[in-house]
Amino acid sequence: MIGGVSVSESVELASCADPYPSRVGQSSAILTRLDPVVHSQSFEGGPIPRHLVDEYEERGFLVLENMFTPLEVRSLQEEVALLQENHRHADNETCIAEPGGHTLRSIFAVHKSASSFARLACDRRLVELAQFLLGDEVYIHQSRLNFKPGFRGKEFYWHSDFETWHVEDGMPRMRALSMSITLTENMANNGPLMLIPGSHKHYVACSGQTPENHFQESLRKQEYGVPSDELLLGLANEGGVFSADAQPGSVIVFDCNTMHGSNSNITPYPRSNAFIVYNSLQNQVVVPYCERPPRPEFICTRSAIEPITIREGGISSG
Ligand code: 6CS
Ligand code: FE
Repeated sequence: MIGGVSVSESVELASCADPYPSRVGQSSAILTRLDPVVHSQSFEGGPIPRHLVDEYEERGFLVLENMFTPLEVRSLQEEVALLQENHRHADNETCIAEPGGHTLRSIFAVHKSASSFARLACDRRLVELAQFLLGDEVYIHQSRLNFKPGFRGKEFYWHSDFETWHVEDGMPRMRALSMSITLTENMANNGPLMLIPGSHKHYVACSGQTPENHFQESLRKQEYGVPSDELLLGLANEGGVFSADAQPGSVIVFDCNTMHGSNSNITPYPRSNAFIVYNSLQNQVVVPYCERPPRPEFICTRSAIEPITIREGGISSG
């Protein structure tokens, strides 16, 4: 039972053609996860020790500290400053503003527009881990920078990324993960990523239906594709709420179906993180499961999907 709803009650829903139906007019419900969390069969010679693999499988995420050096973080931060400057006046579709304002909230597809983020996305430290956990060659489904400036940075409400990627992008199965690279200190009080341990084991089907051009609203403030209060309470009662406090240069790796979100930031200290989403080459997106046209390429890679080739040389080199 999660939040008073039994898992078996909802199995019926999952037996139709779409294994993960959501926003199809039903009320919020818990369905069974049908996919593994760790897709590799063998743990020999993996990029992380076995106990961390087990932790990822059990909790749905890992916090890896000191993955990037202060020098590497500095070159990423410099590129962030350039991007912010270049995008300030530009009418660029990859820039997402905060709700009700013009403050920059996110910049999407940074692995295409900024050379150090292109190098970051192909870095061995990230790619080998993604390939290992997903048990396949990988490609970039999405990349973005999320800014949460001091004083007025806004929250990201609770959601499972997979729910959105499945419904709106047509990602068939749970064989993707995010890596959040911390570019500033993420402290308990400046709106760090919060995750619900164990939540990735349940698929929360959401109520409502996907509005037209939903991304124009959802990337600023998500209102569809969010679980009911009751189910969130059930998940949190079961797993707790973990706040991923970390120094710059850390990586938070989380399964595509881990329930997560973050609070607003009223401290004077900005919080910014880069996100790179890796998807298995065998899990390429198909037609979206909602009856809406696909979202734009800068949010979801659909054309010319190529497996990533690891690039040596670190982040800073040109
Ligand atoms: O719609 C999306 O794809 C995204 N939205 C959120 C809130 N998280 C993941 C992803 O960037
Ligand atoms: Fe998310």
